[in-house]
Amino acid sequence: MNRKLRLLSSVLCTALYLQGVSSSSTCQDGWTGYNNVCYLFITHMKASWNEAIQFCQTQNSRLAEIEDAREDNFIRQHLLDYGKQEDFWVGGTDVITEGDWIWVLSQTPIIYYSHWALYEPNNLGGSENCLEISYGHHYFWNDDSCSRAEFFICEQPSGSGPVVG
Ligand SMILES: [Ca+2]
Ligand SMILES: [Ca+2]
Ligand SMILES: [Ca+2]
Repeated sequence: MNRKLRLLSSVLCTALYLQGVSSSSTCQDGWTGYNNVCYLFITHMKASWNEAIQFCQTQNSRLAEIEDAREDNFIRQHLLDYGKQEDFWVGGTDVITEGDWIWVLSQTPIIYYSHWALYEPNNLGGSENCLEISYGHHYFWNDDSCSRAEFFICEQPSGSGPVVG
């Protein structure tokens, strides 16, 4: 690579890095920004997985879908920093076909990236169909019963406004 190209690529890398860390400024109050997405960590009430889906929709957002390692690490670190012994729902399920996990709101199969805890998903009791980030599994992924009341995580693209009307 010649010198000009090297310089250009280092400027680009810096710009991308700054974009990643500065996006929080375009999130609503109470939301946490990362990589052009705003996250709302719901820790003031617990809900079933279905209720969590509905609540996020009332906030002009969706139950979080973890698409890659970067997003996964960000969320995991946030929960480690939060430091409470709690599980958090995210938007994955295999309720339609047992063993076929999808991100339900985007209808994306969970095949490109996943981070299940050891021996999970185990469909314990034949009735674990919803995806949680589990403190009992060091904040890796676990399938649990969808009716359990848990904290949860909503996400929306940065720059999205609050609900209108
Ligand atoms: Ca996401
Ligand atoms: Ca299952
Ligand atoms: Ca399980």
